[in-house]
Order: sequence, then C-alpha cells, then structure tokens
Amino acid sequence: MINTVSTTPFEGQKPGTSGLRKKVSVFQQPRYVDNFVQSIMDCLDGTEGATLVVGGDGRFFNREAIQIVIRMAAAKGFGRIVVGRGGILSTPAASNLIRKLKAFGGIVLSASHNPGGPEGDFGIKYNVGNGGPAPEKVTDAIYARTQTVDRLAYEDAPDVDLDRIGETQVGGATVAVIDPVADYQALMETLFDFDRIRALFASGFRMRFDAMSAVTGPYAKAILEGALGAPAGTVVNGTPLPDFGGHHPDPNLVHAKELYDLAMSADAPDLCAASDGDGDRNLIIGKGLSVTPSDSLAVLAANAHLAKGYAQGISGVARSMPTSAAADRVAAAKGINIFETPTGWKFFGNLLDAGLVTICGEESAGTGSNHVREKDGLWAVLLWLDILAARRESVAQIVREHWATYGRNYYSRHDYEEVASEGANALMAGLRGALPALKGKRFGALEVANADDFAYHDPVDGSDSKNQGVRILFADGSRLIYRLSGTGTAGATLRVYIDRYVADPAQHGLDTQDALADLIALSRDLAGIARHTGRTEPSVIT
Ligand code: G16
Repeated sequence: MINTVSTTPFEGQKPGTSGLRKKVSVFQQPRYVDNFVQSIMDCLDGTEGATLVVGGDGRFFNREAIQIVIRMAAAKGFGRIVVGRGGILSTPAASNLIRKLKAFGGIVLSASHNPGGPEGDFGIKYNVGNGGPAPEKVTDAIYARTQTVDRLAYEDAPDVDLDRIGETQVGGATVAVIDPVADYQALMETLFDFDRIRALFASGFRMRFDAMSAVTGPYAKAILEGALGAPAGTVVNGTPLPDFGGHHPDPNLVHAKELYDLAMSADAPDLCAASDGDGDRNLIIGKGLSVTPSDSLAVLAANAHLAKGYAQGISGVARSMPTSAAADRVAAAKGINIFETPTGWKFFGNLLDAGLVTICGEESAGTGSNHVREKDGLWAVLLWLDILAARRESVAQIVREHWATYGRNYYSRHDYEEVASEGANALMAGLRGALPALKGKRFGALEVANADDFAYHDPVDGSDSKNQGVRILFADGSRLIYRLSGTGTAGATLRVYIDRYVADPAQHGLDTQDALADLIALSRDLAGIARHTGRTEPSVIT
C-alpha cells in the first residue's frame, strides 16, 4: 500500500559539485531527506520494474536515509532495489553495480571527504544509468522540483534488515541486500595482474593503506590483504565508523598527516596510500616523496599500458581545469586526446561514454578510468601497484624519471575554508571585474598572457557551462586559478590553485612552496585575500 503525505518545499536543496551536502542536523529535520528523494523520483521517467542501486559510506544517518529511499523507490515503482550490506557501497562500487546490473540509476548517500557523526555532514547524490553522477540538466531539474514538491509517496513497509544478505519484498519491489565488495573485486581482477602484484608483496614490498575509518576498509582488506597477500596490518583504520573515528576522511597531507610522516620516516614502507569517506579519492606517497594528484594522473596515463586492462593503450585523458597540465604533456607525446573540463566528475561522463578518453583525473585527489563513471580511490592504488610490480622501481624513481622526460609542474592548492560568503563572493566579483585589464600586465618577472572566467563546451552533448573559475595565465605557462568550492557546508571555501611548469631537470628538486613563492604572494595580493576574507594564511595547503 502506498501512503501519500503532503509537504512543503525547503529552501536551498540545490545540488553542488557533487550532490546535496549539508550538516547532519539539516538532513535530520522531518521531511528534509524525503523532500529531496521525492524530488529525484519525480524527475525520473520509466522506472516501472527497473533496478535502483542504493548505498553509502556508512556515515552517521546512512541507515535511516536508506530506509526512506527504499520506501520511496518502491512507491515510485522500481522493481528491484539493490543495497550493499550494512548500507555500505563505496561510490565507485555503486557506479560499477549500476553498470553491471544495467540499473536505471543509483542513490549514493555520502558527503565524501567531509567529516561525519552527528555534528558532521551528510549528502545525497543521484547517479544515472551510465553509473556516473547526474549531469547538470538532471540536477537542475531535481533542484527545480525541490522548490515545488508538495507530496511524498512511500510504500507502507517495515524497515529492511540491512545486515542480512538476501531478498525482501517491499510492496512491488524486491530489495536485495548484497555483498558490497564481491562485484568490485571481480572488476579489479579484470584490469590488473593480481599474480604479478602478489609476487611483488611476496618479494618483501611493504605498503600501508589508510582507510581512514571510512568505506574502503572492507574493500582494501579483501583485495590487498586477502586476494593480493599483503601482510595483515597493511590496511589500517579498516573498519567503517559512523563518525570516521572523529577524523576528517580526506586523504591529503593535512588530514592523513600520520601516514605522511610515516612515508617520510627512515622506516617508510615502499608505498603509503589512503582513500576518503566514500572511496573515490586517493593519496599516493612513496618513500620520501608525495605524489601530487596532478602528477599521479600524468604518471598513470604514461604507464597505464603496463596494466592488462589498458594494454591496448588509452584513447585520451581528461582533467579538470584547475588540475595541472602535467597530463597534457603525456597526451601530446602519445598523440592522444586531452580535454580540460570544469571541476566535477560529472563532466567526464560524456567523454568516457563516447570513448574520447580512457583516464580522467582531478587535483582534488581523484583519478579514474572508463571501468566505472566515478573516480576510484582503490583502483588508482591498484594501478600504481601494478605499475610498480611491472617496473620494479620505487615510486620516487618513477616520478623523477617522469619529470625528467616531460618536465615538472610545481603545483599547490591553498584553501581558505569557512570564510564569510559575502567576502568570498566580493573577492570573486572583484577578480571577474579586473579580468579585462589584466591581459598584458606585468608583476615582476610574470607577465599575464591571458585572463578569463573558464567556460566549457561539452563536445558530446553541446551543453555549455560558464563561470567555472577565474584563470590568470602567464606568459611562462604558470597559472593562478580562483574558485569557490561547491562541496562545503559552512560559509564559503576559497580555493586558489598555483601552478608553474619547469622543464629543466636541474630545477626539479625544489620544495614546492619555495618554487611557487612569488606566485603565492601574487595570488594573495591580486585578489585581496586578506582584505576580503580576513585571513592572511590558508587553512589547508595541499
Ligand atoms: C567532488 C567532485 C570532484 C571535485 C571535488 C572538489 O569530489 O566529485 O569532481 O573535484 O568535489 O570540488 P570543490 O572544489 O567544488 O569542493 P568528492 O570526492 O567530494 O565527491
């Protein structure tokens, strides 16, 4: 039986860079989740009897939200609702299941790398049938619906036992609770040479994988310690906790500091790696050398052919605009496609579907390929492992050789988190206003070759996305980029991306912040960061 109740819209249910993200307390308001999920349902046509994949990163409020999604999806007429046991599905595993099961779509409950627990963040994201995040035209339609939604429809049924593998009936829908790891692991076995990686571990190769008490624990334990024979204890913080153990599950040098310190110590393992809340980001650190996400993308693109899943070569690479141009040089050398898209994994979907690119990546610690339509943290770690197993060189050797071949992009992101929105908006408006006059201007040795607000024309569906970040491009190839984060939940986060290309190998050994010092100083002056935000230093440097 379907129960219908009336509702009134909530303000501000606009999906950001990656779905709707808010404080848990906001989502806990009666009807808040329900309104958003109903708005998703109201935008879907042809769901009768179709399959919906549902899962999340195990954070606080995951289970409650899943029960609401199940009742609403059943009322919508979905025939099969596939849920990961315990409500767990990493974002890439959800993407894989949507594709494998030819599902209509999926709902992923996660606020990714944002902190969890009752005081933390929660999020809901809708993925379409290709397994990827809904494109802007879909998220715009969902947002429009949230402003008019007036009725909520639920199948009248008790809660589903999420911890027991098996099937239950909820109205006309069969709810299948499945092992969240098995299908994902099977996919990884098709891409990588597990025997070769097993031999690497057997030869004494040491690794630490920090799952940050988030979703990748079960996946990493099964694959690294199980299938690949890495010693027990290789995976740390491997049990998903509703509050991520009180930590910020963001695999960067600030929030994974302990891992970084270990990698820089005398007793460092050969590889240190981490993933985030929902398992789509990755951090790669070799002995004494941390690999920037932009460099990691370039190295993976240059070496992917060593893995069996990419032995035929890759068709192209896509990177988000703020990501350094390191991958562009690999694409140029290989004579393959290169695309520059706005920030947000959703912009890669069409390029991957059309076969124009095989590998994608972002400066925000995301890398992935056409195996799914999300970025994939563990996939990136396994590709690195497979390359290390094939080359039998250290991470540092591989990266230094890469720089010697292609040149080095010194790259850093400075985040000014939780600043007042008015100041952040005024800063961006000021920059936009200054753009026309910037061209040709000199700042010391730096000359502005071009300055614009990035716009993207999707070559596949012809859509246009404007105002995607202010770019100041210098004559020597250096760049300063400014944008406001679309994933924060409090105030505004200003991101400043600083990029300098250095071809000469004799100059490749500098400290990154030193190599960028003049650009960093200019980034603050030019935008009036202290004046607009009251901050003289960034809160996070990656
Ligand atoms: C999401 C998006 C990424 C984006 C990142 C940061 O990642 O999927 O494409 O690069 O946010 O976005 P912003 O700079 O707007 O905060 P995740 O891992 O949070 O889902």
